[in-house]
Amino acid sequence: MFKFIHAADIHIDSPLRGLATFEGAPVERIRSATREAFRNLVQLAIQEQVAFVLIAGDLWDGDWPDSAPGLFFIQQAARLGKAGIPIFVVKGNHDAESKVTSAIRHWPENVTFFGHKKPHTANLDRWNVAIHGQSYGEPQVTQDLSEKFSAPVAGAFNIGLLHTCLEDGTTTYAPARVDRLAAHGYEYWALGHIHQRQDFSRVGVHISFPGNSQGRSIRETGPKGCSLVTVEDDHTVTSQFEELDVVRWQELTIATDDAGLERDVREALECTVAKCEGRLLAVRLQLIGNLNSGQSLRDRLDGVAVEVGDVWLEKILVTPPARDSETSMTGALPPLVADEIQRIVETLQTDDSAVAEWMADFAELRGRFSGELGETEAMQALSEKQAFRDLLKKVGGQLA
Ligand SMILES: [Mn+2]
Repeated sequence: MFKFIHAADIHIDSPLRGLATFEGAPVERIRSATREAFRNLVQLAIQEQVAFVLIAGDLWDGDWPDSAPGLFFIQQAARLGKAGIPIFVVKGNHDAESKVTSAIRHWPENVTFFGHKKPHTANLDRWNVAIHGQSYGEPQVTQDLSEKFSAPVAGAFNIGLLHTCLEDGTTTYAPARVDRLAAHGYEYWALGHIHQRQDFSRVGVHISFPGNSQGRSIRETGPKGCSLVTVEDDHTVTSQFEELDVVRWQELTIATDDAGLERDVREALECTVAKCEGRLLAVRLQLIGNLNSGQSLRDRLDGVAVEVGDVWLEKILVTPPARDSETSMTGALPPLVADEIQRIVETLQTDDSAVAEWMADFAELRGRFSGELGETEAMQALSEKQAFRDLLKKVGGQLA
């Protein structure tokens, strides 16, 4: 039995959007978030005594302003080296050979960067593992690189390290197909590039994206980390998600009103912060209620956020409440919409063929959801012409 870490899209030194400018921001913590997540990865590898670490592309976010991102990696790789853990890296579109210019020529002995001209295979005799991979030479990759990966090494546990969109051939950018990967004969495909954690495993072959290690904007919400993979002697694979992120992005939807605003938001924030175990939380608030959006709302809620602590409100959006009861419908619809509904209601009162069309649609829906909808009054109204017209009259009356 052995364990390994499968990570991807570390994006070392990628900026976290907007966070650094917020009042009271722990600037250092935010600026170094992608590095901290990688430190956590190294810590996890040492703690779990993994056999090796895999990085499936985009270790770096882009070209380096100076050698600092490279030195940081050397420092962390050396920590792994002292623990006897090798690290295998393919470069992706963000850190393609052509993109990262560096004077650094020497890397710690435990580091393997796969070349970009053709696929290579690294054999780890101690674990009977063969790792196949190829880096990006240029950010623009239009072929399925995996097609040229070597045949599996017989008897070994074979891993393919691939930066790809996957997409089953529906994309011309960095494509690959699950079917082909599954048929290639490897036991594990360590994918990278898609920042959302995703699993495409088939019987006998594990195929997955671990997601990125640190969310960088509100489009990357929830826990972020890596896969800690256990391989049994019979090559049975189990994969477990491990959190590595130090700043977490989250969307919160809260139904509230002007009087309860601070209380409701505070409760939701406190609850979410408690689950974040000391991480900084970047929150987009979706408020549902009759509220005036604007600076005063922002000021009121920034006060709450600062008081709760460890929270930054990325954005506050306000949606008026849905009109879900008959009483709340009065007068609230825009005039054009109300007029249109009124017109339909009137047509259906007199036009037999129109009403028949509507009822046929309802009949189809009823058939599809029969078990769930039951025989409520409204359901019966939908199957009887006069009851249906009466119901519509009621709706029309509410709009008038
Ligand atoms: Mn990528």
